[in-house]
Amino acid sequence: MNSQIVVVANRLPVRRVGDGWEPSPGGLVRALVPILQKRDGAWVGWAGADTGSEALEPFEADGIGQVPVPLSAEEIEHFYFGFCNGTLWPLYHDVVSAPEFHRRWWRAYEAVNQRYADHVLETLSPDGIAWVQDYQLQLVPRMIRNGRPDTTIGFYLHIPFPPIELFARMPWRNEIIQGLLGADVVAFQTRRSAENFIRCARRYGGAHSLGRGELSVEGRRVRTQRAPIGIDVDEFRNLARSPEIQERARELRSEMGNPDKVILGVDRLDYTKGIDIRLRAVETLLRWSIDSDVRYEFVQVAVPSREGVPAYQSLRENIEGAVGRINGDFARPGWSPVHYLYRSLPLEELVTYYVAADVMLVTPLRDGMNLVAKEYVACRVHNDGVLILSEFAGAAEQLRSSLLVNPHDVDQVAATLQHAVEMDPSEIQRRMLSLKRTVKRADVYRWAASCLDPLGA
Ligand code: GDG
Repeated sequence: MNSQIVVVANRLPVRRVGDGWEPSPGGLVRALVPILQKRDGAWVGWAGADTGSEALEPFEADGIGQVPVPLSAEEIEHFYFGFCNGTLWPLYHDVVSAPEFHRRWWRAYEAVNQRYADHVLETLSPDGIAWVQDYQLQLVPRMIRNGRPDTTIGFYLHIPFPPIELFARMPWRNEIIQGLLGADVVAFQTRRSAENFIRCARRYGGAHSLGRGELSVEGRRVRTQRAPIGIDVDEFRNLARSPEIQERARELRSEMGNPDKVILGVDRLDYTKGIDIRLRAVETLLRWSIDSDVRYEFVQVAVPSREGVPAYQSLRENIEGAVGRINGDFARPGWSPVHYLYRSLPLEELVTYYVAADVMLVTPLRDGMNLVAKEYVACRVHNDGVLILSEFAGAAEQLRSSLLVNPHDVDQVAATLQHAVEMDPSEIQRRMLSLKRTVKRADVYRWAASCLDPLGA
């Protein structure tokens, strides 16, 4: 292949279905694929567990070149579950779970990153642009630069970049910073992440600050950028206003016994999302209102995730224990206050829950952005609904009209829930209109353009 623009990500944007391939869901894929289609582009990534370690040849699907990178079972264990999700993920999310540092995980990370970079070098035209995605591939920019020094390279981090006090613990901190500094533009969800990176690049990468977010390293300029990711607003809005989904949302409330207020949480089952603390806040609210007639229903959708990592297994046990305890303490005939779903829902059903909920409770302990918060806003076609949002989500830098909370402060979250369910309709509408403007203005198409324009794409 001789592509002008190559996106490199952990996964390909298509998944195996029977003998064929179908596009993976999600706004990111939908925003990038048309750009790649127009520009003779390609995507380099792992084809997923369904294809095993089978070495697949590049193929075309969804109108773009697909370049599969093979991973062995041992690499999935050491690179993906190990270094990516047992070391980087907790370290970059404020150490909310303890990161593990193992040489064999690091060696797998290096080897796999080199393989992705080699596939890019084979795919990209000499004057092409490589755009590398996320924490799984932080060494790839440097590896591409070593193979072809003049390439234009961008990097985007979807998760937070940690403060230097935490990043300093990483035994391979110099190598990671060197890896990222191989790019021309390193972009982040938030200003804070960009600032954290600049400090680490100066300390561990020998970079000098030129001001305005620019660094000088080995005689090259590296730009840092804040580029908050968004969603495909029209997709969610159109689904939410369809008569079928509006009707189904009414039915759902009636199936729950027509509670006075429906409070919703939607997350991958991940310890960064603060689901356990959120349940304690709901429990506190229920205790406060034990003598009132108001009936709350708290719905938690927990999508199974990384079930091979021990920290995720014990999290699931804790959460399910808490759900059982709360329902045991507060349920009455015909009413269980917590409605818990451990599965991934079809998109239409997810939107139905967004439409049915009076309050959306998003309380991560740390989150790169949090798209769920933006999706809820896009689905509020009648300009009602209250968003409660953790100040530790990247989205909090943008969604200032939400009710911002410290998720570690259970009483504050419970009090904010109480305030949300009692809020005056005119204030609800004023806040929601302002949130919708923000989410609409910074949608995923705008994000893609803001990242690709500086690369000259
Ligand atoms: C990482 C960063 C950053 C959830 N449940 C169902 C379902 N979902 C979809 C949501 C949303 C996505 O999953 C989750 O995105 P988030 O942004 O909330 O969180 P992460 O998965 O941790 O994503 C994050 C993001 O990357 C993008 O840069 O915002 O900070 O951690 O789109 O809709 N989708 C369906 N059924 C479900 O049950 N269909």
